[in-house]
Amino acid sequence: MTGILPNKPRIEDDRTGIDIDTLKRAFLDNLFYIQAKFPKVSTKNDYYMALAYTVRDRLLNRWLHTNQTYLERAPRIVAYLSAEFLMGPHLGNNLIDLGLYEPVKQAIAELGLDLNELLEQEEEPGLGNGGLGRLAACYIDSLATLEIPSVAYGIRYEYGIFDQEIKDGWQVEVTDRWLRYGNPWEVVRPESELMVKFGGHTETFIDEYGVYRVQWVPYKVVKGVPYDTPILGFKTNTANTLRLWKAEAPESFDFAVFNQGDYFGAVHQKSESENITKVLYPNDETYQGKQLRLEQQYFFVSCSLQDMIRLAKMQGVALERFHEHFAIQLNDTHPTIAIAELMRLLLDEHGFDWDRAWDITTKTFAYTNHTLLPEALERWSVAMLGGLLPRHLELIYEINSRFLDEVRIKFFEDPDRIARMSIIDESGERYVRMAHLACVGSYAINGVAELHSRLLKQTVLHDFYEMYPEKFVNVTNGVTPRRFIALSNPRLTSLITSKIGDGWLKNLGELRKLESLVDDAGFRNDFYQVKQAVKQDLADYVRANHGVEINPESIYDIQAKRIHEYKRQHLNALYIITLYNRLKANPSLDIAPRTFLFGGKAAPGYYMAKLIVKLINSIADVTNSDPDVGDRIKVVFLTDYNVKFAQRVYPAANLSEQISTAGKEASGTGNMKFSMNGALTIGTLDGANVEIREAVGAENFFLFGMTAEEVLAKKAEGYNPWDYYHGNDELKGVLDRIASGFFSHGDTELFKPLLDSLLYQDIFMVLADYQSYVECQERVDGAFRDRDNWTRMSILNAARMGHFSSDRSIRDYLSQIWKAPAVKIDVPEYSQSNG
Ligand code: H53
Repeated sequence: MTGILPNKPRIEDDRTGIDIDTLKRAFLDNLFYIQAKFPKVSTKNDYYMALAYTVRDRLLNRWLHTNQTYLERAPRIVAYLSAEFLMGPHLGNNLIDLGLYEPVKQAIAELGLDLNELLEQEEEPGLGNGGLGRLAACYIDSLATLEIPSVAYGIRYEYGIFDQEIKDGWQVEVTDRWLRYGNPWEVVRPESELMVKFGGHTETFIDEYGVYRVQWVPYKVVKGVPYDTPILGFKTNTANTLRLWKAEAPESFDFAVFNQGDYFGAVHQKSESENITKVLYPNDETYQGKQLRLEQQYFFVSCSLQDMIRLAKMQGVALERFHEHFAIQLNDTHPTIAIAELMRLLLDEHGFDWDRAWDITTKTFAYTNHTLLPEALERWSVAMLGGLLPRHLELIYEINSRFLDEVRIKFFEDPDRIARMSIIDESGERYVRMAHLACVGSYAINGVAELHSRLLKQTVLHDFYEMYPEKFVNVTNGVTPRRFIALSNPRLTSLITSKIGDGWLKNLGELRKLESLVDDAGFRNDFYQVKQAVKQDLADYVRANHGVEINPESIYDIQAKRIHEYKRQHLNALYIITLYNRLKANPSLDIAPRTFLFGGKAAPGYYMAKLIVKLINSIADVTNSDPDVGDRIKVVFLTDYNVKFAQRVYPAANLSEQISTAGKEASGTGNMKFSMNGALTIGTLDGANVEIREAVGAENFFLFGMTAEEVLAKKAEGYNPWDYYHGNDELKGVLDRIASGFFSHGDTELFKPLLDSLLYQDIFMVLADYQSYVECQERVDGAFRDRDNWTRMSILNAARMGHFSSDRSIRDYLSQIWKAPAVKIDVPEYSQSNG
């Protein structure tokens, strides 16, 4: 049907041209034809949309050719399965990847508009909670940049992570209506819909060849509709796909019900199906055991696997070779039901026998663990899983029984081990342990930083390590320098590029060339000026949005991440009160002025985290208005921390707070983003902090606190927080000050739960690390006063962060796990305009 039509009408036109005049014309054209507006009556959002479409037009050629190349050449594909993708705004990033930032800025300026204002307009897709979802976003950026054929699969939540407001110091959650004004970056593909079954029961039968088979008779069927977003590589032709699934009812009405006159019932069923992808669960690092969450997980996993099988078929790849064609990465246990689902598809729908199906499955999946926290390890009640996915429960039992036979043979006479390793936890009510299923069904298992990978082998996955030592590898996390340096910090980017060229954006190791400039006073001054200018921008933002005046000469001491007790925002708060008490006792005390900035969301059901938010805001109320404090301490809780806002925050920091209890933060990635932008870290030996410190040099890192081993030892010897309270007057003074109601208008009850938790349990050992933290902060204070030396340390931090590019992480995944070669994409018609 398309044989006579050329793929693309002209080589260069209003949709592809990148000279300033063409860009301007294209923008006005889109404003008229897509937004249906004259400039006079256009809103800022209309301008943003017109620009977004102008940019989208200019990436389609790459995207379509990439898809076409993959279809024709059937290369090995990395499929990244993740329940979360915290992408951040697309427009700026796409401009950088296309090399169009400057021309578009100029074109927009010539039209009398400001690019920054239009960038600000984009509502970000907040389809993730925190580190795990953002890591997925960095990884797909790097996969495309390294020209690796890949597809990312996830869920198109209608409401992403909630927007945070602060009322009377408390967090208030507001639904995130990110799709309200439309999403110019996605393309819906209704023709590629797939069906997903839920509930019901299974039946056995003998097939035409006399083979015993199982058939799943579901209770309901839900339709999955894919929405595709192009994921550009940086200055390459590769544009991979992020395919997010939306749940819909199979028909818009159930006519059987409708004809009986039950209009309401028919519509209700539709909305029930659509509920599956309505909203992201806003918990980071705690699973909730809610049925809808399991439905979400199975829904997107089933769609994705069916999609891969369909693609393999279209490419003429036999299913026997599925594992050669796809490397599927499980981002945490959230998509782990995929192991049972692939077995089901191969056995029940494609007629494979068990051994062949299991062989393919276990050569397909690899599992990334992101946490050691027990409350984050997913387990589903057998009753619930069996009710929702009866066939999968049977398969999991069969997988488990065969696995436990292997365990018995390898470790005979060790019955405890059978109970410990079983995929089914039978110690009380029965549960399916998803991490165990992931370990059994995957050919590789990785942690996300060296320390974390080591602790995994020693603790939570120790038995599995003894069973399958060859499966275990480490891949230290990384972050994309395109978003977190080039886009976030254009001033620093120009400075660096003016000195060492722009190769570093693709090869972050080249930042090392900056090291030789550290002795150049002129360069140090330029670097300092960049930091000051960025700090001024943040001060302007804080004045405009929070009504607080902050001083760009002060230390910007920033802790920005999810609010969680293990991350210890309250340790930071205790230090602020320490300083406050000192200033009250000695109003002429000489300290380096500091601005304490916090950002982060608390899970709506996490009471203690919300109380920590309230405490920080309550401290801010006091310190920011006490004349004894003056300009020496300012505290600001930055509302609604998200990717867009993070991009303002990382570049402005002098000090990055990475103060989790050692052994609790699997890696951290904010730590990397701060340091790349020249912040110094105050941190524990936890997660990737360990490797960051090695990279930047111990002398350029403020270390404090117990090691992971010391934390375990202290716990074992019987930790008593009261010893620290009674043994440290200053600490006592701080806790007493909170208890007295000083920060709560005399209310002595408000913060009692927090104080009680610190004094009676303190599972994250805040009091044990307090003194060490305070002393370390004093070293920070001293160091900051030597401005020139601080700048030196800051430069060395930025210069030595090459290892923490997500490009390096992806190379590690490729060499150790995925083994998928790069594929060059030719975009013939584009080469002229693309230079
Ligand atoms: O994953 C990040 C790590 C970070 C870890 C985080 C994470 C989540 O955001 C959610 C669930 C989970 O199990 C782990 O806390 O340390 O850097 C990416 O690996």
